[in-house]
Amino acid sequence: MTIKPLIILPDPVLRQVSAPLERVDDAVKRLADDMLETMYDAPGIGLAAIQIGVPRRILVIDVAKEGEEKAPQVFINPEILGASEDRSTYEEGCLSIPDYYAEVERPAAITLRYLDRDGAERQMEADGLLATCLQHEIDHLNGVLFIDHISKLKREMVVRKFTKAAKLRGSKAI
Ligand code: GNR
Ligand code: NI
Repeated sequence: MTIKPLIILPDPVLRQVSAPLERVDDAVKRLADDMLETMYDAPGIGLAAIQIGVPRRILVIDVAKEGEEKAPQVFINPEILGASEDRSTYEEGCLSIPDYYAEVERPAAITLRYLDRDGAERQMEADGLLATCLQHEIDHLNGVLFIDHISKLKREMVVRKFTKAAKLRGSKAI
């Protein structure tokens, strides 16, 4: 298992649309394990493959609370089959936009179809933080970031700040 470097805003890689996985083989299982290790190291509660530069439709999540046992979950080729009318608002963050947080409103509950780490087809209903995190990660698979759900003014401020920081990093050649 390997901790991979995270892709950070405004890297255009984050805007790529990820492609479905054709089969769940050992290479996919290794990718899932690397993603989990990278997520736990960060630390974060979710990670999409594009955040480590792999444009494939796979994401990992662990929404277990501090002090609870680890509960890693792998979702391959996830599809949202339905979303509730009622919404919930969470303060979201993203490992690709470090130290920036904003409130985002999304459907409170979703129905999801996906393949698990063993390649078995599954269906589940999610609500609460898991539903929010799944929608945040599935957005990543489509090149969408949580800042796309906030005001244009706030988004432009964040993008400008991260663009300046990236230029500084580049000129210092680190
Ligand atoms: O670690 C993360 N926390 C989080 C909090 C609220 C809503 C979504 C998230 S996902 C984020 C990790 C991440 O960037 N996943 O793509
Ligand atoms: Ni994210």
